[in-house]
Amino acid sequence: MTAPAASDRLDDDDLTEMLTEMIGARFFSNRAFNLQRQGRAGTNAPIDGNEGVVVGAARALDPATDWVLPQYREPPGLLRFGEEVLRRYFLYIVGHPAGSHMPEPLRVWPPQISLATQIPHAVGQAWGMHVQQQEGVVLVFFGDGASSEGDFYEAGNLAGVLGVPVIFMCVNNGWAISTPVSRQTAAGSFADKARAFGMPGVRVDGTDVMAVYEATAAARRRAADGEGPTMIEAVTYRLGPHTTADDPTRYVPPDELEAALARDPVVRFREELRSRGLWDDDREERAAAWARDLADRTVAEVEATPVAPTDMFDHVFAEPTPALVEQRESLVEHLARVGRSDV
Ligand SMILES: Cc1ncc(C[n+]2csc(CCOP(=O)(O)OP(=O)(O)O)c2C)c(N)n1
Ligand SMILES: [Mg+2]
Repeated sequence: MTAPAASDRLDDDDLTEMLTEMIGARFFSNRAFNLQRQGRAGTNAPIDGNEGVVVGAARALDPATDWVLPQYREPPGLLRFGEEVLRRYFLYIVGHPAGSHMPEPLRVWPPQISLATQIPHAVGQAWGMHVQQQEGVVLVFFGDGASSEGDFYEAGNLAGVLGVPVIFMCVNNGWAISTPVSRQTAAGSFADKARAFGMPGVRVDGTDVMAVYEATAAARRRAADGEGPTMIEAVTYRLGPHTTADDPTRYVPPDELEAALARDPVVRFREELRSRGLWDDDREERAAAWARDLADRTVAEVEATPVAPTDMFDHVFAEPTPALVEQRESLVEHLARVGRSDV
């Protein structure tokens, strides 16, 4: 079928771009956290610890043909799919309804808070692409916690039976809020669960961006060649709080966190590229300046985006349902009665 989107060998530019994306991801996520503290954004979930998984997986995909369904923690790491991802993410966290919109040609779905519900969506989309003989594959991110939901088992089973081009990316970051993986499953690993779905299950070190890239590139090749789905478990560790509303010092064992910080995926990759002579202080400064500039511009644009009461109806379906059309009309009439003309 289709040729793989990414060659199996990453060149030097790929590597430096990946580190730049990882540094950016942490910066954007940190900016989102600070905006919440300033009352300028809603609850959000820091990416710290997941950068290698998200950036490594995204690098193996083709933004022109492939689709990504994130959970809620990944969007700041998906810059490979374009700056629009970041703009949509900030719209989402400030509570603008346009944050749930996917303008063409953006192939990244909005963040999903309702655990695991994005997994059947991914399988449905991959099935549709398969039936319509469209190029491309679908990658869905979900956490160790999300894997306990019924939706995960239903979607995994269906994907295995149908043999559709989907990649299940289970991000095992050690925690589901305060529930440790030891209380999440009695299985030997999350990758083991793939066996019951009749698909390969692969476990990779999620703190190693290149290992994640390689596993995803192999899964993509399989999917694009019509060989069906793969499940990848990327093992990492949540380095920060669950969300802006969490205090992890109440339950994360300090020694465990310390060990995880020693394997920080951003630090590891920076050291790797420095040792290969591909990274230095000058590049670091440029990456930081780029991230700050992009965050500043994005936040300024998002905060200047007007919001009208009717926006909440306009980003739900491509074609609104009759019930939504009726509710929208009734709101417009009501607003006109009370003298609001901004709709
Ligand atoms: C259906 C559903 N049940 C419960 C919750 C509450 N909840 C929000 S995040 C979360 C933990 C999810 O953990 P995991 O899937 O491992 O993702 P992580 O936050 O670690 O990235 C829970 C239980 C939810 N959002 N949706
Ligand atoms: Mg988790």
